[in-house]
Amino acid sequence: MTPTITAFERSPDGGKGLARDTRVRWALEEVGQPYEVRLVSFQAMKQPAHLALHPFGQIPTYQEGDLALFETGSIVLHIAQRRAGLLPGDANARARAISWMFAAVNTVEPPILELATARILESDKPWTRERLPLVMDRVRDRLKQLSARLGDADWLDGAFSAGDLMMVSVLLRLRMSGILDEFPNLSAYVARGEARPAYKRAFEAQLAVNTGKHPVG
Ligand SMILES: N[C@@H](CCC(=O)N[C@@H](CS)C(=O)NCC(=O)O)C(=O)O
Repeated sequence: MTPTITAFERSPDGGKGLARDTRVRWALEEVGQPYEVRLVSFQAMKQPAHLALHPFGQIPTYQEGDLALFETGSIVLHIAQRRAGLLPGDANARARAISWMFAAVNTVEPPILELATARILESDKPWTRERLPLVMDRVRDRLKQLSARLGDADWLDGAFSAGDLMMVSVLLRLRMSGILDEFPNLSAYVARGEARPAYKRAFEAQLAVNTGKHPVG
């Protein structure tokens, strides 16, 4: 059965690939699973029909037969468990790859989101000037630790896995801030992720939506 995911009708980032459907598209592309996309407006995301799929009124969602999922970590894990290509066969290596998935969304993404909030949503607040350096230092602390662990390896734990897919997706949000450039091995890591053919297909597909080239169905 072909899964259907949801994505923004118009992404606030205009197609830079930062909306979270990109990571799900990427996972589907990595495992060679065709998929369909249902585009939703901000208004529709808050209506009962969408809230039945996603309790927080967000994208992406994932539907496959009777199964409806939300949260990118769980969607990508589901895809990785169903088809080969994103999780190692060895049980311990598999468990470690899943740890990296959780680390991406639970440990690395939160300070990055805090930075985006401070920069975009709270930029007009009088305390933002004082707070911003603290938030940036919190991001730097995490990046320092991640950079030390990655060292000069290509990927976090052996071959490319769903852990890398999630971590690269999260780090991509920092590109505009310039902080990533302070950690050359992390910049190179993100670039390696973006160079993967599956990522490129995912990126192009979301861009097509945001440049009006996606057939709206
Ligand atoms: N933790 C969730 C976050 C989902 C999320 O924040 N989605 C954003 C798009 S990237 C969204 O729908 N924002 C609109 C809103 O919250 O109203 C996940 O990883 O799936």
